[in-house]
Amino acid sequence: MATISKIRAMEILDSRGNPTVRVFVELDDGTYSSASVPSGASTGENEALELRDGDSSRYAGKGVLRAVSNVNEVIAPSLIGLEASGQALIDGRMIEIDGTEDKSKLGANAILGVSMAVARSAAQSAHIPLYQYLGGVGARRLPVPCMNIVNGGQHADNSVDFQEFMAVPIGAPTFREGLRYVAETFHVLKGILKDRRLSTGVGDEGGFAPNFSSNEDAIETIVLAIEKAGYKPGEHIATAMDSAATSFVLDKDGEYDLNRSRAGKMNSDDLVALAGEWIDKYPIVLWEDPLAENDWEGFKRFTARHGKRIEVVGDDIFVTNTRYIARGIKEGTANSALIKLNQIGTVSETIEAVRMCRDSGWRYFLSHRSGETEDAFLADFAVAMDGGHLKTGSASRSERVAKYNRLLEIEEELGKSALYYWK
Ligand code: 2PG
Ligand code: MG
Repeated sequence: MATISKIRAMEILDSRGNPTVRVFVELDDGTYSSASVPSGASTGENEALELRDGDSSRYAGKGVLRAVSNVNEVIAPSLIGLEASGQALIDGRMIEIDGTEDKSKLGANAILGVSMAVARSAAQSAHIPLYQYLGGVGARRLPVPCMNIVNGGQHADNSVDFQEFMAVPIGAPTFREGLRYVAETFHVLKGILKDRRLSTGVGDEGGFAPNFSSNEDAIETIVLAIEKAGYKPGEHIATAMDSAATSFVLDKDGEYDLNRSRAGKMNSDDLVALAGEWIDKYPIVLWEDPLAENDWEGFKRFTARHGKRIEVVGDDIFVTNTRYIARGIKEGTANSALIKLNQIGTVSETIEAVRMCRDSGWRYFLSHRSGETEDAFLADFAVAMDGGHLKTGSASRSERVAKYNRLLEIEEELGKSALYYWK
């Protein structure tokens, strides 16, 4: 068994040009690999802390040199000599050294970088692909790519309140075909926007970000694009939403301000009712963060009303943390949790969150962040976790496409044993 001989971190840039952490892990058998940490924009208040320098003379205070030095000076010396395959032990040791609830001492960005790079080096050393190392020999199901083709909210400067509008190739026979279905839809959508003289510039996750006349105009136009691309909405390609409602909530009582689209103020019940109208009209299979992170009651009412028809995913409200997911399961707050490695900060705890969902019959939805790097760890992780669907942005911007390309590789490698299906 190979042991860790060297750990080193450096500051690199993410897809928004903000600093993030890359960690290199070397093993005593010569294995050497790296991993890079993503970063969100619409973050939940209970996420593990992303440590930033706060030194306004560098990157407007967003530098991560403290996190880098925590890897080099604090984490590295305490992990050297450990067996790289002891992922839970290694993650546990970092959690112990940090000692805080939210990983604010060392920084979740420092800890996660090491956690991911350790996993990757261990897989490499064992000569097995990362998805198989993390998921076992049963890991052969490719996720349905929920492609975010319209960006709004905090991921764009446009007139759309809801953050993400996804195309979901539920009726494709394989991942490769599913990816083609939605990439073609993305291109057709571009043509429609051009004809309407709307902007074809893209947002943070590579989806188009024009000034639609309303939020509903966005989904209507996507359904039109699906049809024009030659697919049947709801049969070949469905749609999914991430409202990211925390970003437009006004207060704890569940008042929301949809000011970007000039839709005015709404309360939780209005949003529950609006979703009902849309679910009746459009082929929606999944809705993430329809309400804000503190609106547990609103979430519960949303799930009671729509949870039998669609997957209701909690992101900011659960932050990949078993403490909040457990409460959600108990209270019937949702029926699925979004899973983001950097919300909780270690590979082991992320796997724990997935396990909790699975054990209770919940679904779980693997996700990138709006600030990403070319690291495609998520692709392998999604196959390993066997969740059946993931979101990793649009068919543009290489930090998004890198994950799709890695999934294509995995599918090819699995050959006839690869599985692909919705639900
Ligand atoms: C989300 C994510 C990813 P961010 O809200 O689900 O799409 O966005 O990384 O900005 O939190
Ligand atoms: Mg979200």
